[in-house]
Amino acid sequence: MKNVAPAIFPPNGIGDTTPTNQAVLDWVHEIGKLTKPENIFWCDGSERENEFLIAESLKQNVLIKLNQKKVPRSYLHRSNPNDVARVEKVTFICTPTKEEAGPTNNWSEPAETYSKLYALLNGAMRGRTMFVVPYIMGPPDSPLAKVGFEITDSKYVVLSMRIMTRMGKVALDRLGNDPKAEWNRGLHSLLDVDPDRRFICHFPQDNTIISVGSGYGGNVLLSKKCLALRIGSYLARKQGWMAEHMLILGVESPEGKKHYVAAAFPSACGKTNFAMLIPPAHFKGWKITTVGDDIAWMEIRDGRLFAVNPENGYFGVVPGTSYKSNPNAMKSIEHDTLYTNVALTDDGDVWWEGKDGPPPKHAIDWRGNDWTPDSKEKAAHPNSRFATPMRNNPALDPDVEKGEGVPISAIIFGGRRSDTVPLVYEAFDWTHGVYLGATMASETTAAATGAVGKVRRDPMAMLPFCGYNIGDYFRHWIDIGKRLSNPPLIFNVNWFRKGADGKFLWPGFGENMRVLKWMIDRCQQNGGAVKSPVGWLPSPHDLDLDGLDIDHRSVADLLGIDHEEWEKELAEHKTFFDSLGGVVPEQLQKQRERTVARFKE
Ligand code: GTP
Ligand code: SPV
Ligand code: MN
Repeated sequence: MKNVAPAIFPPNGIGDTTPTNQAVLDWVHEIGKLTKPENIFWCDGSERENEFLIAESLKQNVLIKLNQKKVPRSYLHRSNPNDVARVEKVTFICTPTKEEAGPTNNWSEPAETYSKLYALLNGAMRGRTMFVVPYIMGPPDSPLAKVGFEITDSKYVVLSMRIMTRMGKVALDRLGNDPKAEWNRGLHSLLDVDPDRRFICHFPQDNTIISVGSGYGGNVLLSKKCLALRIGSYLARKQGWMAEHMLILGVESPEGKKHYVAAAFPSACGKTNFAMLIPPAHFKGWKITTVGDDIAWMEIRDGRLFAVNPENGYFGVVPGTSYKSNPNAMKSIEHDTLYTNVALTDDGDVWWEGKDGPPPKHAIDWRGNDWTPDSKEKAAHPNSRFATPMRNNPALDPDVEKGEGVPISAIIFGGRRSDTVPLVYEAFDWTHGVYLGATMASETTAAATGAVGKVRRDPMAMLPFCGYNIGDYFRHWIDIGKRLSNPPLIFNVNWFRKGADGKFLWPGFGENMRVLKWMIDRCQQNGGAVKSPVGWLPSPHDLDLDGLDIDHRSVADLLGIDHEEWEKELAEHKTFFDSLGGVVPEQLQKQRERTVARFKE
């Protein structure tokens, strides 16, 4: 096999912090025997270790050093051009029965899958270093926190995991010596980065993940989509909590009243941007703080939902990020950032489509080729990403480390829809809200391989991430509602509706504060709304649009419910439910029928 990751040889004192937990040692020994690495590198998360790994990565061209005056302690990584996004068609849930994985997941039988993967992994790390990465998801003192270990032969994965998770000694300490303690086993090998030998497999019953053949993002940072969402959602249902593809943000009024909201938008549909929102000038004194930008773990306490962000960093979409659209993200990525698949300028800076200022006259594109503004290709890949510690975010919420989490006042669903779906509306109650989540749809994006711009149903933005049967997932949502004496209100938003001219009707980004403000008003029972067949809608004067340059016509279009479009939409809900083959709970079928009936009233 081609050696895409030659071994490195650390000096004494680096890479030799062996864990004391016997179960971990046994597992690493077993995987070592299988993959036959040159050596084993035990990560402790220290600064010295990080510096060594960066130096070795530079030598092997895994990283490119950027201009340290312009972007201090920041580096560029280029992934294989065949490997630039999550690949849903080779992502599997390996439960004993197909039914447990359900109609929306690829399923494969666990024993057969282990055999197939072990055959691929046999000797796969010859001449390579096997890294053992201990990490914690969640604030260490949270009852929801989980320990994971990722074995990998990729230095890029180790460097990214250090940013994205609480990595190293902190996790070893938290795990302790109990050989029966619960922890997640993650095994990753690049193999030879061949799309035909690329599989991302989850074994929920074994708390195990095996990923081979990729070196990119959600396929290989096993803490993120694999553990925090797919295995996480499986555990959450079993244990009575929720693992969701949601940002968490705090909203503080000028009077100092604070609410938290959680929002599920599909991949590349605006979570990071919403989580870092800066209110427009008109909202003087209002403050938004970020708890998380991608994943929420939530549990019930005192009849309320409380959320923690299991992650420690942001793996965010780069293109479109600018001081105009998202100043907090720009400040976060000015230093200590690992960039993937952006363009490199002649002075060693990074560049991408949508960055402030004019494009460079010449750059090296994400593939490593010469690029000029006349080039037909994009300079940065549409799914190019930054990995940056959440500590870099100037708007980081002060309670982000609070183990008990933050109380959630509202849950927001949203997708990328050019038509049909209004800017914002509110569910009549929890079960109706679950229906809104279950039927949400969005135009596909570059975050996963495949067609872009195709409308697909993506329930709760969890279609690619729910680790079990989607019908049981819907039921779990309904059951959670029954246990909440003080449930969050549920809303649906759409920043992406277009006018007849094909342009976005809504300015988005910071201006989304206007919509958020209405939702907070509703939570405080002081926001006006009109009843529509799909839910409570703001009338134009219920939204604070002062100081916004938008015409009445656009506002009417944004808030409009077109009966013909909705007739089609509701038929598509039925088609979707039917396609799931009878797993959809009766309550949600009823919600659909009631919505149809309300249109006839
Ligand atoms: P994942 O990390 O893939 O889960 O994505 P995400 O949901 O965090 O999406 P992100 O905030 O990174 O935004 C994705 C793309 O949508 C970027 O190119 C943004 O510039 C763009 N975007 C975000 N918010 C808005 C908005 O309010 N309006 C418009 N028009 N575009 C937006
Ligand atoms: C997503 O696709 O939803 C992401 C990026 O957040 S990745 O980590 O690649 O899954
Ligand atoms: Mn995501």
